[in-house]
Amino acid sequence: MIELYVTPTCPFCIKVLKAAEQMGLAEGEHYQLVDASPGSQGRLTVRNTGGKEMVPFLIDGTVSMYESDDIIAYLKSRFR
Ligand SMILES: N[C@@H](CCC(=O)N[C@@H](CS)C(=O)NCC(=O)O)C(=O)O
Repeated sequence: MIELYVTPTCPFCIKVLKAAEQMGLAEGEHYQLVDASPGSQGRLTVRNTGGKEMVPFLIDGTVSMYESDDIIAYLKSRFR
């Protein structure tokens, strides 16, 4: 399942989550949310996979990306 790494207060994360909601996507069904707050295991995964500590971050199998606009475009293409 798609993993979406976020922190609770990040406005770019909130933007992605709102877009996902508008697309009718549901956590647990279409994607899994992973907390990437500083010091968390999710944060380590983001850094180890993408090379930097920035959220939102998406992992879908071998695909991974930063950038909220890219993530929203990816979700749209994935669930069109
Ligand atoms: N252009 C990026 C900006 C993402 C961004 O600035 N995220 C902040 C949190 S809101 C971040 O991860 N900063 C680095 C950090 O928290 O260590 C996007 O649209 O996703």
